[in-house]
Amino acid sequence: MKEENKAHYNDNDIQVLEGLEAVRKRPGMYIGNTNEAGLHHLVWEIVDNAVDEALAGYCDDIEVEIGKGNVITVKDDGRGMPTGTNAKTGLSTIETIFTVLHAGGKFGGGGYKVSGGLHGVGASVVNALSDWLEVRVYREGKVFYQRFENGGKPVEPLKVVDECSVDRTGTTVSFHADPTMFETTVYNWDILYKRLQEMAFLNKGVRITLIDQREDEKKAIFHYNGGIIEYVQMLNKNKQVLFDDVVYVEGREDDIAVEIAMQYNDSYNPSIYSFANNIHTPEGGTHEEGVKQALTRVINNYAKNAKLLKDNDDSLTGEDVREGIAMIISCKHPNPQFEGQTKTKLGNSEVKKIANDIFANGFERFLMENPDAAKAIVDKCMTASRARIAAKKARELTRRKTALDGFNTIGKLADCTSKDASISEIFLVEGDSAGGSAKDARIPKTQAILPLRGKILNVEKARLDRALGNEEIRTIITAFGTGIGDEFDLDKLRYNKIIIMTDADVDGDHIRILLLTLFYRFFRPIVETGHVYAAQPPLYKVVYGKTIKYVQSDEELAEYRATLPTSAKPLVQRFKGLGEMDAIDLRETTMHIENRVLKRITVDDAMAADKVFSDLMGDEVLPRKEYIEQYGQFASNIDA
Ligand code: 0R9
Repeated sequence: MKEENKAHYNDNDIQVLEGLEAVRKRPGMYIGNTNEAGLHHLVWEIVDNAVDEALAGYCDDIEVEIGKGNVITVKDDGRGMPTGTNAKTGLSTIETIFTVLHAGGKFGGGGYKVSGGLHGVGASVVNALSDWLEVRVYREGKVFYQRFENGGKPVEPLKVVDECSVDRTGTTVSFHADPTMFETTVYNWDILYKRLQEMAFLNKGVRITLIDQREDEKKAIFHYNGGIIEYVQMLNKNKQVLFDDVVYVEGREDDIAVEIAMQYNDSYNPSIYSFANNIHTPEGGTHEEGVKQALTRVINNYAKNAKLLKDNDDSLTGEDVREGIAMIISCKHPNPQFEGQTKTKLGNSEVKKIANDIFANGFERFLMENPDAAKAIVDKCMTASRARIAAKKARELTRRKTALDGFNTIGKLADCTSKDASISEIFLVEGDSAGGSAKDARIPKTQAILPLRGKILNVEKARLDRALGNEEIRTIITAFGTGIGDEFDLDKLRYNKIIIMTDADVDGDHIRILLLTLFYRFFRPIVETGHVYAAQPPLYKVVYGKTIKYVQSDEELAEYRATLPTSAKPLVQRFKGLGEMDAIDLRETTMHIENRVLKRITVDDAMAADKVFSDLMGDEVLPRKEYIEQYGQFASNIDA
């Protein structure tokens, strides 16, 4: 920079000057990472901008298309981005939006940006990470167009390329992710489906269409005039509900909007999902704390006033009042602070009281106006309370028993000799025979083996007291050392890694899903802090001359074959299950730290597993029938 220019720059300009090059150098800083999740982040950024236009009240139709070659096109029918010149940059507003990293979200003036985490820098970040991007704006009877290439470099300035009807307004953005920046540039229909549906639930009235134009064409339309009420209805779709109406409360204070929808079902588990500015907050935060506190207080007060709870009865706890609840909490804040390990916890302290007040007022009124529903809720909470007290007794028994038995006699656990949790691992192995091979293959100092026989109890249909009656579950609890329920203590975890090792078949999937459901329900912090993994045993062993190669999939096998001479006749052994592997195979491929491939289980994975069961175990017959059709006779075990 020239000396005479220096004086003109202030802090804001320096932020504006940061080039797109910075994004390409450290993409992780802007989109988390460059794997599949990072790739999809590009779509969220563009969709967020369209959703903001919808929230401003000017757009009701958003279309997301996955085109051939994984080109993404996002269209909205809003006002169209402004086509004038930006005084500060001297460039068109559109070029500025797509090439300059802005510090704040108020760039275009008007209301605050609600959606997304990047606060207005989204479009330029997407451009920086694309090998090409095109924007078309329909406004004032004209079609404005600009194309960028090679990480956001404009090919030409913005220009008018066509005319259109004056009634037609909107913005269309197409881009292709730069393959040199991402591990993969292939979009996943399910990921887009889930998030766009969530967006449509969270922003009532907005119609979002998803179209896949790649191989077989697919299309989904998400349009919910009931917003999060319909979200709760979907959560309870396969369940018996305690009362028909979904409780819905909304309110606003100091520009902070809070919306809650909830309904009880006949399950024993809470399904509470909270969002801040349309971002899922699995770690919770002040919005969730406020609502949960209000829920407990309002139900206790109601139960006491209505003489359903006697003066000498214990109060209902948070756990009691959340049993079987399906609840969505959505907060929209002009300046959200995200905290926590994965930055998915809302930190703004003022939100707690606001959310608490808004929900308490609305819910109190609901109870007054719906005495039958109110009585059903209180009855359910009181049953939960009695079960909790019974579980506490059962737990005390378990504790006494293990104190007598000592660790080495718990079930069939072959424990590791080290007492240092940071280097210890436990393998949860499907079946006694694989358990035997694993015991031979392990490093006894750091690797513990727990063979699991039979089916783990499905905790979807069981309260804690019944779960504690299941021997396999008791063994797992005792081995982990953390305790369970309100006694859970992560610091007492005896292993750094908990590795689920099951066959790569339907039964193996089932056991893995059951374990994940168990962890999700009763040991969630273990999943949240990244202690749970799935082992990835190979599918084939290929012996060619003196080389032995283990491969994980049919595709990998084909790839390996392609590297061999055409005349080669390698010996290919397919492992039908872990039980077919001997200790050496198992050590070499699945257990030895140097060679093995572990998949870390995320809260989302566990949540998805949990959903499989809540859909399956509900009272509706259809999902179970579909599952049985898909998975055959094995599924008869799911009623465990
Ligand atoms: C297909 C994805 N859609 C968008 O990216 C999109 C951005 C956008 C927009 C406006 C309208 N539609 C849009 N779609 C807009 C905003 C404002 C005024 N007129 C139109 C305003 O905020 O005042 N813009 C988002 C940012 C900007 N426009 C701006 F900064 F260029 F003004």
